[in-house]
Amino acid sequence: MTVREAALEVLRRHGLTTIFANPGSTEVPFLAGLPSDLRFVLGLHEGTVVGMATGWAIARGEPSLALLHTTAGLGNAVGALATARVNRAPLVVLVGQQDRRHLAFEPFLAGKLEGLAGRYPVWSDQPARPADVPGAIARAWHEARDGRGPAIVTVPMDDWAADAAGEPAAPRSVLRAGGVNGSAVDALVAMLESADAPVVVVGAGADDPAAWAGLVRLAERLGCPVWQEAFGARAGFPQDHPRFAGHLPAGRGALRTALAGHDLVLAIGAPVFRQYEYEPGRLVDGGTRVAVVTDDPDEAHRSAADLAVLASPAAVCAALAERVGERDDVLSPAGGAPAASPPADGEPLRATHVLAALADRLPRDVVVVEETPSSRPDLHRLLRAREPLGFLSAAMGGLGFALPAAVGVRLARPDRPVVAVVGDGSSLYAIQALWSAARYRAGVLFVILSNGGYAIMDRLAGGRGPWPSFDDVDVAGLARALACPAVSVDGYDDVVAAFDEVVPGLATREDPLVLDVSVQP
Ligand SMILES: Cc1ncc(C[n+]2csc(CCOP(=O)(O)OP(=O)(O)O)c2C)c(N)n1
Ligand SMILES: [Mg+2]
Repeated sequence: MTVREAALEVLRRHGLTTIFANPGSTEVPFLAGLPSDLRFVLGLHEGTVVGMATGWAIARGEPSLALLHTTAGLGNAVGALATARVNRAPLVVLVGQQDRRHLAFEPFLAGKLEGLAGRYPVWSDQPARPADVPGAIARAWHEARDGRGPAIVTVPMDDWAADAAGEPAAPRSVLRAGGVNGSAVDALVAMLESADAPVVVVGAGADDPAAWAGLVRLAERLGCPVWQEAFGARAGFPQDHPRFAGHLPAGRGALRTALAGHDLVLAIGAPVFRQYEYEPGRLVDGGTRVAVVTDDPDEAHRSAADLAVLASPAAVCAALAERVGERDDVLSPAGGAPAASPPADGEPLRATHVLAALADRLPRDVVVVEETPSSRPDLHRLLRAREPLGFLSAAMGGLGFALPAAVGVRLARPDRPVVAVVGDGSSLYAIQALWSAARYRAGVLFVILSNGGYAIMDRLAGGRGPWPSFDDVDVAGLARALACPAVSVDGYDDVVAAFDEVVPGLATREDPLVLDVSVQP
């Protein structure tokens, strides 16, 4: 058996039968004559390849497979790999390399690949012998899954034809113990019972159906507000639930104010605390104790907490909901979503009007992929996640995620309607993803909020930044040039008409659609 045949068996065994790729000559020995049970998905840039693989992995909760071309391919993908790591998306990444037999001569396309992706991969390897490649791919699958990030295997192009003799250095399967240790639950129960006014903070690490169910039961028993972490990548609690208090502020002063009056903060699937702009002062008031529950060791280890419990948030919430006594409401949370309003007479169309019109029409199970920097707070206020996987964003803030990730999500979960809400500037970092969306029939609705520039940057610089606006860029035209259907929309009535036409069919839509909406910053 060749290394290639053995590797294909590993891919099949682990469900890695969709290959997101941008190939080059060093990958041809692997790809030429690919068996028909493996599906090849071309991205026209490696940021798009990895972004699609990331959306796919998040939507399925299983590792996905990306194939990249030596230094140029891996280099182009580094930002997207970093996003995958911070988004905790498990990825197996195969990187092609020149032929081992003359690597020492540094031939054309020889890659100095080691360390190129920095500290972002959870694991990386160039197998010592060709025969170790299948085992390395199997190990990468386990490393990606348990480490929740990209695991990289570099494969010299002559390895695929080599003999695969010997056993792989990886188990066929790894079973992870579920459940939660009793003493950890005891410690949390003791903290909760000695608190007068607890509050729950949820984060991206609590975005799964079991965690949501446990958190709802827990919040109802505690009668306390539930806040979503600031700048989180995913929603950790149903945002239409009466206990939902909103998104925490990203600076220390407002954070202290939001949490004032609580003597215990219980953070579930969130670090303590996710911040954006630096502000001096404490994170919480002096007497407030803090506990964090997460299955991410990094998140636990960098949290300013009195107690960190490393365990599945879902298992801990279920156990806590059984154990804690029922309380009366401690504090009332912030209340429901504000009603939508069209622009007043003569008022220009703004992002809020578009988002409100969308909010009125989107189905409960929609996946909203966000990348709209200047209107993100409005999006949070208006488009509330009502089902797990209802909200997705780039955890680290690197632009170029939303377009390809939305494609990956839709390909992985054709049962879920997918809407990407994207700034015009953001759309240009991975615009090629629109071609893949059209080619592979990912029926995503892309709502581009075209304000002609980097509005958030203009705001931060007090309007004095040296960057020009780019209202001469035609995003809908670019989309059409990439074979993706696109319409330019001006004015509130046209926006509403477009949503009324498109949104009801989102669940079954196969063609993507770009709505390029002109808005005032
Ligand atoms: C890859 C990358 N490059 C640059 C930035 C810095 N950045 C953050 S927001 C932003 C502007 C985004 O513009 P747009 O998508 O049009 O949103 P708007 O601010 O206009 O709402 C830029 C350039 C980034 N986050 N990621
Ligand atoms: Mg813009």
